Amino acid sequence: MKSINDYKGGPSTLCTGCGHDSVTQHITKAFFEAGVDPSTVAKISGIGCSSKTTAYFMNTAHGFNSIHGRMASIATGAKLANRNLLMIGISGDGDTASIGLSGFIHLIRRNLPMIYIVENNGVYGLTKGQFSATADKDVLFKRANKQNQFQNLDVCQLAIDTGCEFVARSFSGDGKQLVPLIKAAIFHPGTAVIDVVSPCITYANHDGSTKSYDYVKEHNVRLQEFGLILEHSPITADYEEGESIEISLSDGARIRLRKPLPNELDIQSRRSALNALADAREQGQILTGLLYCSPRSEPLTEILKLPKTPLRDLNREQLAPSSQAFEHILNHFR
Ligand SMILES: Cc1ncc(C[n+]2csc(CCOP(=O)(O)OP(=O)(O)O)c2C)c(N)n1
Ligand SMILES: [Mg+2]
Repeated sequence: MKSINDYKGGPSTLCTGCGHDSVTQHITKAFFEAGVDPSTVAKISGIGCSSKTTAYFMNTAHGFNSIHGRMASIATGAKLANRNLLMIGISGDGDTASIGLSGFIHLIRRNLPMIYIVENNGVYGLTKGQFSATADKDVLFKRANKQNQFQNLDVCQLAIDTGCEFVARSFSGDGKQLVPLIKAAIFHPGTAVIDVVSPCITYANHDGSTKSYDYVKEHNVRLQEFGLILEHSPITADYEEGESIEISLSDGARIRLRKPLPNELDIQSRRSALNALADAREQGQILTGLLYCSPRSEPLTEILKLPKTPLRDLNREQLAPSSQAFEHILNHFR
């Protein structure tokens, strides 16, 4: 029987109070509560303070801290080589929305089975606080007394538009919301994107920043309360019929949602999610919760009809066609 200590990693070297460290704690708790065996997990990241955090949880899992903006390619290769790995990627807003944008979009298009967490602080924290592509226009970089001149990208909007079938936003300071979201993402068969606003205490936690602790607390609109129900877990009395909806994930797991504001968002409609994001943006609000989830999702491993045995376990004869089979294939083109 494992304890939560089996899900911990090395000590953090990030600044005290960094939002990323809270996300690490929520990931640790979610994987423990979901009963995932850490030895089946692969933690992938790029470069950045956020990308360093894979070292701070599940130290018995596999891990690959890759290069800046290239997490998506490494993750795709690893999953295709060993489809039995449960992939979790931790990236930053720079790593994903600036240098890594093309990889992010193509990973989603292909529906790579993976939990993709963006620890979004609006800055390049590791290289001393330059604005990233998710920094809101006109926000202040206090140290240089400069405002951001450029429009920002919204990670969730991009993910929904690109066809992602599980898209959520949360806040590093809200474990009550983030832990069940991560647990639900574990059971989603395809790419599950969670954009987590994670304030950078050193470069983006001042008045005038839209990714500060105070701003998020004041402007956070939580979309719904929800929990994950595993196949055999009892249904709690918290949720009353008529007030809730259920969505099935793989392995018999279900997400149960209770909407405090009826009809505000239909999480099975992309259009509804995009409208809600646009409205929130106009009002300077940050919508958190599950934004979009499709009950059907065909992951890359199924699209490619990969054999159930991981490719890395097949021998040369099984992987390479015989000269006879090769000739047969060539004949199709003659
Ligand atoms: C190819 C390349 N370009 C630039 C850098 C320098 N660099 C390292 S981390 C980083 C930005 C990290 O920002 P983000 O992904 O938002 O992570 P954070 O540190 O904010 O968590 C940059 C520009 C690099 N390591 N490699
Ligand atoms: Mg960042």
